[in-house]
Amino acid sequence: MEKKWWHDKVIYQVYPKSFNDSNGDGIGDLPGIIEKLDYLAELGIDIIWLSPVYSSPMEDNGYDIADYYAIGEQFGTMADMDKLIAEAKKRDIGIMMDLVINHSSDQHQWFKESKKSKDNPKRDWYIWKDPAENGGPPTNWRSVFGGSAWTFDQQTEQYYLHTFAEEQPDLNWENQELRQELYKMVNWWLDKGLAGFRVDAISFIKKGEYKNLTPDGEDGLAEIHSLTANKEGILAYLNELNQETFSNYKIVTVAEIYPDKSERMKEFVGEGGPFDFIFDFRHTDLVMRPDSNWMREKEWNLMKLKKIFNQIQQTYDEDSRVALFLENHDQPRCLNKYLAEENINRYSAKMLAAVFMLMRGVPFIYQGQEIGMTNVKYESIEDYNDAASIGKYKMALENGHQEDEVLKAVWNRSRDNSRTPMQWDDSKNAGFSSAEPWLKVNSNYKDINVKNVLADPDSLYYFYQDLIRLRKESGYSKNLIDGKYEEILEKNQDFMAYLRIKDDKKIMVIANFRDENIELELNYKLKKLILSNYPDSKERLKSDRDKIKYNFRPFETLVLE
Ligand code: ISL
Ligand code: CA
Repeated sequence: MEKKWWHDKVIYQVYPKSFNDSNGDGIGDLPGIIEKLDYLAELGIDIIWLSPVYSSPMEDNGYDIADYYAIGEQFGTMADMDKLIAEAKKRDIGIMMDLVINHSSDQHQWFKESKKSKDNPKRDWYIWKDPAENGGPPTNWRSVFGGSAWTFDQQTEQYYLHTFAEEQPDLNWENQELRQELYKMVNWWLDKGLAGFRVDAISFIKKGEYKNLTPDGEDGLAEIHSLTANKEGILAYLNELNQETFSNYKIVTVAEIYPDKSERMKEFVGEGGPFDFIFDFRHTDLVMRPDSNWMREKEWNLMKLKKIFNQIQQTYDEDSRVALFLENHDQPRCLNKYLAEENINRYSAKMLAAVFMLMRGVPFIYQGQEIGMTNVKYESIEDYNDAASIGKYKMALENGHQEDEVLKAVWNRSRDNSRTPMQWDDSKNAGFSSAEPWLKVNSNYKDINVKNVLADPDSLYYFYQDLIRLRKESGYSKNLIDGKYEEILEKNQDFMAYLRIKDDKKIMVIANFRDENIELELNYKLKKLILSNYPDSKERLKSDRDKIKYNFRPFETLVLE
């Protein structure tokens, strides 16, 4: 694959509602992001992915758009948006917006029209179906957030489909007029000079046959994920989208595509594919998949994780790239997800950072990840805001689970874990806002905050900074950006390790995932220690002619040439 301008970029995800509140209403906003651009520039990132800031009733925090051409008033104005693009540009940072076009808000003008009557010109812009013979929903599909994916409309006596919340009706991509209207909107935004788009839930735009499936859960419904993702014919729409919009600009697009077989995943990216690259969720789904068995903790281990990472790396090896990520606004914090609570510390946090940032692909850092923010445990469901947590909570109670058991599942899985306000300092409300924030701050903000990490030269923040520099501005860039990925020590139960190979230079990333000292002998000749998460690895690391023998400490991670 020819080299693309975005191959060496690092992307930082901002969840605007929780990033920084500039006007004291408890909600993060665009001027608040502008205030923090220098902080982000200092970290070394190139592109900011902004979760949605369009006009929205915020049933799903902006993923329910009421007007694609307007900024939500809680976030600011279109002038603020233009200013953000310009100010970021001054710092060599591009803005990537979120493109949510599988569905709109039920408050969008289009849906209001569509709802009016069966013969309204916009009726066909959404998916309306007659009730089943028994008067119930047309199919037994479960929405991603729990409950039926169909909602009945009294007035016209039909059901409409919503893959997500009932306030998020799915758009009907079969309708050409609708598609053209979407492309017009996409181009309107691209003309503003965006760096690109992150494309939301796009796997779902092509629906398969509308038929009942074998129930897979206690509620008698069947999970919509596997039923409607990546259906035959989806590529025609995606290629059209690409032709009419993306391909005419120098931008980068990254899409949310749902786990499927490796061979299929590749159809979406690379030369001729509709997107530049995608999020492949196989490693996050290994630990927790948003499916019917929401209450059940997943049994995973390092061997499985290694295998999946390796599969993902293999899938996109030759002529494509993949998004490298451990967190986003839908996932619990990576420290809680991949580590036992008692093992969360600066060594293990740095280990996770090195292991994912140095694989082959385009790394994403989610806000707060760089300072080691962790999950939150609110005492009551009342404190939660996430539509998915609340939906699944209700579903679990209805299915007879005990309240404390369900709350525990919410602690582990809630999307609010990553949505708590960004912890800037140890002042009231963690420096996020002068007012009570829309979602409670994590009580650990006095220890874990930006002010602290900036004052500590050995902090996680500076380690991320080192990793970014290593990728971009070191003698190892070629290896880390273009080099081949090769897993090593596949059978080892304690270590995750891989090589990044370019020409005759080899870089090894090797991480001890255990909370204990483990000695290891490696049949490689050591040239240099490039990076470590312990201050004194260099003095302890000696190599014989063709062997490296080393006593790794808990979570010790080495990057070696
Ligand atoms: O987070 C999930 C379940 O709790 C995922 O299944 C998630 O819903 C899926 O990845 C799609 O996510 C995207 O679209 C949703 C929105 O709620 C998410 O925030 C967004 O990332 C609907 O727009
Ligand atoms: Ca605000």
